[in-house]
Amino acid sequence: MTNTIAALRSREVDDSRGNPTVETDVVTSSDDQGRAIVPSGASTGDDEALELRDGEKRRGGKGVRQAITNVLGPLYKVVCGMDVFDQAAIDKAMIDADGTSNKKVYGANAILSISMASLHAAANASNLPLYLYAWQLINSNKGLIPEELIFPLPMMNMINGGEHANNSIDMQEAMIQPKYGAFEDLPSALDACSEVQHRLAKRLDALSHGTSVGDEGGFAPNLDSDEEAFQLLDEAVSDAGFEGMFNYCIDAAATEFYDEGTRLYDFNGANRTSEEMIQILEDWVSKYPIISVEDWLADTDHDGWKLLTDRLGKRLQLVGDDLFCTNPRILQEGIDKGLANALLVKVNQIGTVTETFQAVAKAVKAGYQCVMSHRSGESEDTTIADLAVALCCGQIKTGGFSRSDRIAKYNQLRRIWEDAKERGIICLLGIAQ
Ligand code: 2PG
Ligand code: MG
Repeated sequence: MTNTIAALRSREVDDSRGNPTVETDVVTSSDDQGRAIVPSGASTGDDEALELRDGEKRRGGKGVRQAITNVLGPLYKVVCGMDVFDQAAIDKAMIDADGTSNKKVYGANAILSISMASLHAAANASNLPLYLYAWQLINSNKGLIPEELIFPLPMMNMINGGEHANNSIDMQEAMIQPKYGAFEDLPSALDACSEVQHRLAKRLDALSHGTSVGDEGGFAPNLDSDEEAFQLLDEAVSDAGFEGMFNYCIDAAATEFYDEGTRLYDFNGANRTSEEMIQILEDWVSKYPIISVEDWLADTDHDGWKLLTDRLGKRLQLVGDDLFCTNPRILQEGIDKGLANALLVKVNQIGTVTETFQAVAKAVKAGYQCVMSHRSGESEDTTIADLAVALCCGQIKTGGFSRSDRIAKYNQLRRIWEDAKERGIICLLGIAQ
């Protein structure tokens, strides 16, 4: 039976920073519905798809009324009557109608809202949870359920800095990640992360550091140096009784403190070359269980990235976020040059569900790991939790264990875990490192 896109509703709602964003509902000819809210970043890569903002006085220029007009007008004309189960065709039609490489005509926020809402509507029309519908779509396996699924190990944000907090820390994120095999299931791994965060709060409080949180739900204290973050993590992990059971992960978001002119990084009180930055990282890696490092260097510093990958690529997961922008073409260039060994996956960097799947497929083919990711501006939308499971990424970065915009994803992962178990699917946690 055909089930086509019959109507769209779209509205301005607010994200976790109180900035406007796009929410769209897709309604099908059989009255199935899907809804999605688009996230928004603060430390954005140069090559990200364009987030269309009104630029008027209202809402500090960040209104998205034009994006909504584009959803309800031209984009509705494009997708109306299309088979809701043909995600690739829906996305391609919108990409073609926009006609630009960065979706600047209609806005990636407009296009992505329809793309994600269509996926939800199709899952509802199939009477399947989103993760299973998406898994079937990715694996061209309509009607079958997987024998096993790989659930993502959380990369949980404990300390926020950079663009995500108004504090003294230059790197954007210091995270903990349960070691592969250290916890028997996803719920106990999440429980343990939560305990570490509570212990960290106690440590920070005892040191008279602030315990207020940054944009992503990790703490945002004023520390003397970035390295102090890892000393605190050591203490919090040990206080919680999980010694040896956690690794640490970093997102430096280095593009934010890189000077294109001098090619220097303004990091921890000095201007440093790429080589000096790599030396700092090597020093930290010798002292702390750091396993994954994202955007340690700027997205344009390809020589630095090459050096970094050659020096540390065998010991560390080197994740390209701003470097790749979830863009299959840019990722391929990086693979060809031998930059990084993992892809950060952000749906709104590229702007459609289909292209996100393509980027992951390309990464997997090249032997790169994939980390599903939120944005610093998030909402109650939990689509990425389902996508992380459907894509068997093995890792997800979706903030600290506070703020409902972050917890929503962890809660959804708990629900998916339970649902998959009830269906008799073998639930694995993470990929051997
Ligand atoms: C990042 C993200 C998410 P933003 O840099 O990885 O943590 O931040 O959404 O601000 O780009
Ligand atoms: Mg990043």
